Amino acid sequence: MPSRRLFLKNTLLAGTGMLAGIELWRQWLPFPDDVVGGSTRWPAVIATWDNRKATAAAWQILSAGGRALDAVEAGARVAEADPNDTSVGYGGLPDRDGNVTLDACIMDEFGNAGSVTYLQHIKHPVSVARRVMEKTPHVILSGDGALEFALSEGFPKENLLTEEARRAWEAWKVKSEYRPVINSERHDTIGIVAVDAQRRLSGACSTSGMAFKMRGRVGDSPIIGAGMFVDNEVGAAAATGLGELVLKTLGSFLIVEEMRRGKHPQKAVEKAIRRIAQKYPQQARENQVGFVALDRRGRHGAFSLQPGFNYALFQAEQNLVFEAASLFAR
Ligand code: SD4
Repeated sequence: MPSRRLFLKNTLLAGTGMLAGIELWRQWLPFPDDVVGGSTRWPAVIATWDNRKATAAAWQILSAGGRALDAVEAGARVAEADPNDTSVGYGGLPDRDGNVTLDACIMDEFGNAGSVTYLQHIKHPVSVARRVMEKTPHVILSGDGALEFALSEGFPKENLLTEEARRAWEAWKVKSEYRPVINSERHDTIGIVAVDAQRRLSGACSTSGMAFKMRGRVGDSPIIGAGMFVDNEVGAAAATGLGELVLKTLGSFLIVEEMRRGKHPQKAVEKAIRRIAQKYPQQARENQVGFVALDRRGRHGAFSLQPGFNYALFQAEQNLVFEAASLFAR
């Protein structure tokens, strides 16, 4: 009997050892399907919407062997500085009282995270979020406190309300109807996640939030696990669209957890979109949410509620924009 027990125990141990071996191999070696035309799938960077300028800035860092964290920050800064992007940073549409208030977050390969919410007058909230992560004992700084911290870190105080955004606000005030616009200009909140040559994952998200929101409103974008999430063992995800729906379903966290269970990033993002539709059918029909995801093997996924969501992917020396599939047809 003892020998039978020993045999069983040894078999079990051998099995577990083999599985552990496979796991190790899975984590550190490229799979055959990770090889695209002779080059591996990493480094890679994916961003919500046609943010090819952002992915190009990220790629400069990634292709030089740089860190994914630096790449996603550089990418987000491109969208933040662009006055034509009316949903991010400078040029972002204000709240209903005319204030441009910004939300952003960042997360690195160690699981460190930083975030700012309701930040005014600072053009690069993603960089302030990074300082929160690296220089404070906290994860989130908000409003005046975030501004104070940014100024103490040497960020310049600027007027972020462009003439164009001010005119759009004046026009909105005529009716003062709050109606989130689906795919507004197809150039929106930036969620950007990357895996670098050393297979370190990082992500960032930056937005001016929903145009003409209530004063004080904070969306999903600066909330770790909602607007963006990274787990270096698994993958990373980011969101765009009506933040309230992403907040209530913790979309980015859900996607990473689905990938942890072995799902392909595409299947994982589809699950998060379906979850929204299942829990909030009416709101899901009338609004847009889109997700992008990347796993540590450099495989990606993108999916949205409504058609019209696109994304930029820089991988294997190519910077391309793709149309994401969607749950509903319009
Ligand atoms: C928010 N998710 O504040 C952001 C807005 C956005 O495309 O993504 N717009 O809810």
